[in-house]
Amino acid sequence: MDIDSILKELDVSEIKIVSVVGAGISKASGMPTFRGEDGMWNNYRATDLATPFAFQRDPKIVWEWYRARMRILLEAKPNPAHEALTNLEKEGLSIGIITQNVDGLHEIAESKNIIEIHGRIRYARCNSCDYIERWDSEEKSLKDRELPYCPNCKNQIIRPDVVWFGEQLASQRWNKAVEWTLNANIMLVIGTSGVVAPVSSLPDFAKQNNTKIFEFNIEETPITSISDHSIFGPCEKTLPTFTRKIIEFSRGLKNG
Ligand code: BJW
Repeated sequence: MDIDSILKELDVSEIKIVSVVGAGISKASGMPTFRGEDGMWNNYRATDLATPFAFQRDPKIVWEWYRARMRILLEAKPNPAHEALTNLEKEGLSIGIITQNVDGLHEIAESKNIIEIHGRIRYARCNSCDYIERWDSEEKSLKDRELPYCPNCKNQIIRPDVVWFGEQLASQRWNKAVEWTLNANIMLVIGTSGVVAPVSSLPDFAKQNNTKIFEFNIEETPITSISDHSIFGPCEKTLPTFTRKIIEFSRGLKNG
């Protein structure tokens, strides 16, 4: 079915979209994904890098991995998929973006309502005091050999401000993500493998709430079976077409 026919079938008087986003959206910006072809977990074990235990055991290795990613990020720019979500928001159709990505590219694309549910790679914080700093500059991210001790309490090595496996998501962010999900009538699930909890449960909540789910991915995922429509292909191509059409459709609704 083409997008125009899908939209004609939508029985809504107002469009309220929530987007759940994963690493696939930033692939065209040069950021590697975690799983799948070329995924980082093909070369590294998640348990060696993205857990509090891994950081306690070998902070140097963990920091090296984050520095390598930061070097890529410093060159990265938002792509047409990020921009498509910003256009939805400018048109008043978006409740917000719930992103699992830590790269900050939605903000650079000038989206405003964003929940960075797995944190922000561009910041580092101390686990024992409230110190937090940005480290996304050439000067800070290229200092390879030094482990960054907290300049405030000096007790601890500061860590990237991200959520690792086995850590709780910030409850405020999670509660807001659930609220946005329950207030939406359309959910876009974009470039995520849909395997990491608890974000993987948001499409289930949407389904139980009779929200229409549109998935954008290059391959099937566990979300595919509960999606109303899966649009397969690179989202930097498929999402701008979809958002253009839904913006036209919504203007039609408003003009009766
Ligand atoms: C395209 C495309 C294109 C490509 N266009 N598409 C056993 C022990 C301990 C914990 C657990 C356990 N069992 C379950 C858990 C809970 C755990 C979990 O879910 N684990 C599963 C993996 C099994 N979750 C947690 O621990 C979470 N906390 C929690 O649940 O607290 C309560 C609790 C604690 C302890 C025990 C039990 C409960 C925290 C999760 C934190 C995840 N952190 C990471 C790292 C963030 C920091 C960093 O970036 O360094 O977040 S892991 C990584 O996965 C990252 C991502 O945000 C997340 C999701 O990945 P995402 O975005 O879906 O990317 P990919 O790579 O998986 O998929 C990319 C997709 O794009 C693919 O589908 C491609 O096809 C597609 N694609 N190009 C469109 N151009």
